[in-house]
Amino acid sequence: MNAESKIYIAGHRGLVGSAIMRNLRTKKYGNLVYRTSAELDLRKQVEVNQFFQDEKPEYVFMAAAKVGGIISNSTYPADFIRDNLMIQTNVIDAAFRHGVKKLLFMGSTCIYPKFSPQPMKEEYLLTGELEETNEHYAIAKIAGVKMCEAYNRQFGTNFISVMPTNLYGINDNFDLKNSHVLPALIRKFHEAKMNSTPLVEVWGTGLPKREFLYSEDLADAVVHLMETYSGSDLINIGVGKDIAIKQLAEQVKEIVGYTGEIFFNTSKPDGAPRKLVEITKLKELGWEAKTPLEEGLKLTYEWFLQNLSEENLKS
Ligand code: GFB
Repeated sequence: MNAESKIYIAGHRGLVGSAIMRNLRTKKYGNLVYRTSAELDLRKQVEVNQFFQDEKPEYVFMAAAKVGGIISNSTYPADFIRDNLMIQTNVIDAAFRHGVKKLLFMGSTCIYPKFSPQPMKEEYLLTGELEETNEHYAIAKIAGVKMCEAYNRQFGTNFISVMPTNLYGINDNFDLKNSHVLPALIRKFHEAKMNSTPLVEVWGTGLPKREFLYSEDLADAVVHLMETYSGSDLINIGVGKDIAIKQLAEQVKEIVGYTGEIFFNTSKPDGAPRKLVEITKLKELGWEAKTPLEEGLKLTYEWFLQNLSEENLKS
């Protein structure tokens, strides 16, 4: 990629896509194209092909996806498998048909088996059963990875797949029903502090462990990989350490300044016990995360305070 290359960021308003845009701009890439979902519905094949024909992007960051937390995934499995299969199939196929030089597909670490040895190496893909709370999302993502691999093999494309660990940061979804754990906890502790509520509910046992990568670090990693890596082998993107949900809740509680109690609602699912990714390949490719969790949490809480008023929080 060079400063003039035409780069399409699919999903530019989301947590991942907006961070990629900021990172590309910082690195002086000036020819960026993007569309809102109202302007271009990526589930519609004809519209997607028309867009590629009109714009002729040379590079594509595939950061558009239907995503959500554990309850959202298990409540709407049809939406997750359908929307993701449609969106990624349309974009990957259009990228091939319209001669895109390179495409980066975003997978997710939930594609690895539920009881994978930890940390999870890229080669563990398809070696065991998936976690049931996000099986349909994971199967769509596995299809995307396999589609990139198949197009590379059959058509000689240069489509790469990366597997980011759990993400958080700027432009995250703070809707309590659909969000992931970290934005949910920020919002719950913040609102409990403002309303002097004595108890905050945290789902599950608090025992599962998760690895958290800050949005701006993720964007830096994917731009680095777009610039330096080609091949069909998956690349994990993580920080190399994880934290139990109980400890995370205590850390968020402290940063927000909430002084009440935490209640673990064990009627809610825990999901996968652990999902720590092996990051040796990423390190060998010259990239490591820079933002410690505590700093990322503070930055995200600041962003939340500055950008999200009571009115524009959805539920
Ligand atoms: O972030 P999360 O929804 O996703 O949940 P997963 C992580 C852990 O936090 C689970 C617990 O054990 C939840 O029960 N948790 C505690 C909470 N309190 C809350 C809360 O208020 N909200 C939420 N959301 N969780 C998702 C997958 O799995 O991870 C997706 O469903 C995707 O497919 C994504 O892979 C990265 O890490 O369990």
